[in-house]
Amino acid sequence: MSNKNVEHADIVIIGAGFSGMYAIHRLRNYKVVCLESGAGVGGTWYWNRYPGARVDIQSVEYSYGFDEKLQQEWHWPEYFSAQPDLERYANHVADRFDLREHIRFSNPVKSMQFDEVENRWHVYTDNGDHLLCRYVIAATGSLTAPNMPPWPGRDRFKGDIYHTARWPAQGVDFAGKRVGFIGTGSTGIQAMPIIAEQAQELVVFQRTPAFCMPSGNRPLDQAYEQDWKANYEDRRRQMLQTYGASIIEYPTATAAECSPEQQAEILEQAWNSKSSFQLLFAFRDVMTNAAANELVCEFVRDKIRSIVKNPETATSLCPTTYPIGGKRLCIGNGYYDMYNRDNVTLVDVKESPIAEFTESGLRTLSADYDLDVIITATGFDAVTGAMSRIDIQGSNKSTLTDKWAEGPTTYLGAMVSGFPNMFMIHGPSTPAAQAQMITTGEWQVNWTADIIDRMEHEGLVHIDATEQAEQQWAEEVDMVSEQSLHKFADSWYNGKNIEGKKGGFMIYVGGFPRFAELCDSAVANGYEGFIRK
Ligand code: N01
Repeated sequence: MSNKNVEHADIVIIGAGFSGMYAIHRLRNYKVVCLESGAGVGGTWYWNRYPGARVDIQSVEYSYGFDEKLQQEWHWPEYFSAQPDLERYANHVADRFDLREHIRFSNPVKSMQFDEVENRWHVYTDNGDHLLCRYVIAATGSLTAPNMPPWPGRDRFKGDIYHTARWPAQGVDFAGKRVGFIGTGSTGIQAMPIIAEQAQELVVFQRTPAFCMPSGNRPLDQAYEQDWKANYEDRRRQMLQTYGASIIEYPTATAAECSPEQQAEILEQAWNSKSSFQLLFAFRDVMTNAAANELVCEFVRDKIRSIVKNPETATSLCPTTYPIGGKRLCIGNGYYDMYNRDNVTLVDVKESPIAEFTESGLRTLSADYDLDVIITATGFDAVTGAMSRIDIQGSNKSTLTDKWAEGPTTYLGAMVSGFPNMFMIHGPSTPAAQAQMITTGEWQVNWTADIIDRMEHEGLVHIDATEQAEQQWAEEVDMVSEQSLHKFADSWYNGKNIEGKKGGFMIYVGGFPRFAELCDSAVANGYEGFIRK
């Protein structure tokens, strides 16, 4: 390996999404280089610009808290911001804090090798950059690598094919078009009602029906905004003390402790609460007790049957094979009503899967569909996908691909034993999307930066996690997921959305406070589980 064009840096940050951007800011007293595959900042909110893309956590929470002036001055027009506003915010932050000078856009990381003698990472990019740095922080996101099922015939199709996570910036004109839409997760549910209004015809290919709760989006009330701004410091602290780093009403009663009348009233209130996920917190045991969960499932099925006029379509839209919340609850606007339109049809591809693209559309095992445009909202190779696409070689030439062959292992979701000086933000076995990701990302960046600062202060050059600590963390992750009903759904949380993907539950569902406490106590207890030298 030639050293001719090697550039030196202290820290390489991978990804200029919200966590990567904050990491640049927090660590700017070092020589920091951020490598980003997109042409702009914002990560998820740069790539996912499909019609209807919108966050499902209120924006006064889903925003940075590190700078008081920023949170006082920024105004969110809506309660749950749409993608253009989130991207505008990301750009504003990048300009306001002079982050761009550290970011190399359209420059994906291709491979990384750890030099055990120098205790440094060699980082190589697709553009030919070669950086030598002491630390790598992978802020690569949980939902970064789009999943495209390998249906044959893609080149044969005469129309256009889009993936929602690679949506063209100039948009797509659906007027007069027959549109086929594959995927009924959070993305599909947001995009389809808008596309149905524009297209001549919308054919929805559904493999598994989703539970969807109405979005409470509305213009942000001025008094409400002022109240948040007057109390930001306290609210940010409170957020970190809740399960999902978000202030919602957390119930004290289990379903069984409520009478049938109370249950019905609580569920109706949760449905109309205009607060995402309130249904999952209707009772204290929705995610831990199958009977309580089924009560909520049946409530939503009743809603579907009351909204969708065609009884056969309504039945197909009712999820029956997994607990509500087992897959992430979808938040939508007019999704079920959309099926009452004359130009929308639902095709069940569970029994008769999609087989291939044809010249004129799609073929399932039982029928052909003529289409002008095909949209795939088929999700992501989540949590591990972005890291797995980089060829990463740690100590003793071990590769991350081999290490994670049976599923990802980490210590505190932050480090992988055998891959020294490499930290991850929102890595496997962190709360990730089970908690509000901007605030918890900021927290993880601060935790990581404190570790790096301490290393520098003490003149240390090498930090790794022990295999034993990794094993213990896996036991903790398994223990909390065993207590929840998440395991009964095939989803991106456990990799079962991708055929052949191995590994267990990849998200920490013990709640953010417990996660943070375990991370903090590891450091406080003399860097328990780490090797530092
Ligand atoms: O992806 P998904 P997503 N044949 O994996 C189907 C976040 N997010 O992009 O359920 C036919 O949920 C698949 O079917 P099945 C949020 O965390 C947030 O929608 O696997 N269908 C499913 O219906 C979310 O959880 C927001 O049987 C196939 C769909 O494609 C995460 O992103 C908005 C198929 C994929 O659903 C991912 O959501 C959007 C096949 N071969 C996203 N393969 C908000 O903030 C896959 N499917 C609101």
